[in-house]
Amino acid sequence: MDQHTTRATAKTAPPMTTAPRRLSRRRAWPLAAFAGVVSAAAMLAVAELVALLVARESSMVLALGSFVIDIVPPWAKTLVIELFGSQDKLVLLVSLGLAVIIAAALAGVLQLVRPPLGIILLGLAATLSGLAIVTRTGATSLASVPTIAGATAGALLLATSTSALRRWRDDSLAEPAAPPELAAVPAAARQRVDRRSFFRLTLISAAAAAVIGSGARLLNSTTGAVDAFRSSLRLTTKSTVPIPAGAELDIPGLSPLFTPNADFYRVDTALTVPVIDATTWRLRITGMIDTDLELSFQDILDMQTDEFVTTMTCVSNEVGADLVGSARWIGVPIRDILARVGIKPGADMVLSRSVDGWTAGTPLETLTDPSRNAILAVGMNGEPLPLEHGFPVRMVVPGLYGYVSATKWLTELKVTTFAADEGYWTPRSWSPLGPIKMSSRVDTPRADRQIAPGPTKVAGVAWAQHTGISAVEVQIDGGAWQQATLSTAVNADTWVQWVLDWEASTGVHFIAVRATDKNGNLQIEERVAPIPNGSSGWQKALVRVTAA
Ligand SMILES: Nc1nc2c(c(=O)[nH]1)N[C@H]1C(S)=C(S)[C@@H](COP(=O)(O)O)O[C@H]1N2
Ligand SMILES: [Mo]
Repeated sequence: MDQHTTRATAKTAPPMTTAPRRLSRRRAWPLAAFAGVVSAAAMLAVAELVALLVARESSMVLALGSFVIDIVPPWAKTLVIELFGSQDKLVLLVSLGLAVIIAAALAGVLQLVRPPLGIILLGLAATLSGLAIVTRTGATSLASVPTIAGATAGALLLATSTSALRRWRDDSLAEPAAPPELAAVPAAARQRVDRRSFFRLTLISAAAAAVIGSGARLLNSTTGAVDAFRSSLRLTTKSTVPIPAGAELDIPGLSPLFTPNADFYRVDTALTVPVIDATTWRLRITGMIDTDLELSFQDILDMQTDEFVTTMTCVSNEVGADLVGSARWIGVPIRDILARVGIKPGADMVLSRSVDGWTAGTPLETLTDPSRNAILAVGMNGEPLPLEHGFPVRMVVPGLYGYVSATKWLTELKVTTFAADEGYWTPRSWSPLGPIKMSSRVDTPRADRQIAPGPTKVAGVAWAQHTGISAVEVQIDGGAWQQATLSTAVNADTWVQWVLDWEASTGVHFIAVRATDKNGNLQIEERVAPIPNGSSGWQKALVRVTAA
């Protein structure tokens, strides 16, 4: 800087040709706001870079994003999903970006007019995000390092840039209101120097933050090594679930018995899919047990994985919708693991936790029930779990909605009580217990496809996990309920397909469907919305038959 000063002074020595730009109080504010935004960007970029070096899961950007997703009230989340559909996370991200920019701008102005309030605000944001990172299970002892490094860099930049700005402004104000040729030369020279160092500092930092930050984030999110390990895995099963003849009705437009992984619905709060190194991954079993246990991925494979067939359902699924899918899972029974740790009396819940802090509370008796295959899954439809479906290990519990049972990217099973703990969605207006409600769905014909008059197959799926479906009836245009033909069930935990032959005539028709479970219960007719414990109601599909 000294050299610059000298040069600048020499250049601006009289006779002066150009006056230094004077900075008014008013004009200093937007520049301070800009310095604040650049400082925040530098903070996030440095944190990202350090995360790349010491703790890849400890990105400040992601921590901030997840924090926001967690604190968004349910009504706002529903509103965003209704307005933007599957773009909901993008919308949240953009809103978060705007919020960060506004807060950072505010920190810049505060630092200019009331130092060190700007730095305090920056430090507060860093502390919040740092807390979100270090309190996550599986966080290493180095997890706070990226945030500390980022906050230090951001604070330094904010302090330096705003003090250059302040000097520039103060010199401008001190300058006597005289014609430029009579102006005090040293003040004018200082203004020029401060103006120059302000712009140099902020613009170079902005460029560096953009390049380093996005580069590091890109490298941090690469899945290369994990993908390679995942595709090198060869999973084996002790046995395979026999698929009876007639389990798959081959009808165009009907959901296949097993949902291909690529088509399997995905629901989670994760901002980006966690990328977990299975070779260092550990599952900790803790809480009300005699001995804590830690299992590696290999320990789970060594338990001799087996095959299980289950239909999974999301509690948010509306009647007739598609947040439901069936798979052949590869895994091990959770009860075998719980039997090894010795459960203390009084426990009634297992709180399972994901690497990103998400939790589910599952009734203990459901997990230990010898007649129910609650599993830790490592494979899905013949391949290792896809990253977005929970690689390396997730839970699958027949008969319970995903939000109380199907924890992906699992890291901890804590044996506890419903009185002491609650899963992620419970304080967010969803019920602590989530048994799946029986439902049935029309897959074909559908309103959005061309239907020609003549013989038509009306077909769909029906599920009543862990009880099984005994009958599906179809009603067309309010007529008599007709028995549909069912596919042969693989087991009670898996959906069945159903089909009914229909002579379609030109015009608009209503197709209603309802199921009966193996206990003789008829599907509930009354429509209720998913909140708080799952939708119910008979689907009534409208179709239009048109002569081609
Ligand atoms: N870690 C984690 N696991 C999770 C969730 C989540 O948000 N985070 N969502 C649950 C919900 S609500 C459902 S319905 C299922 C969906 O699993 P899928 O995405 O593999 O279909 O995952 C469950 N497991
Ligand atoms: Mo869900």
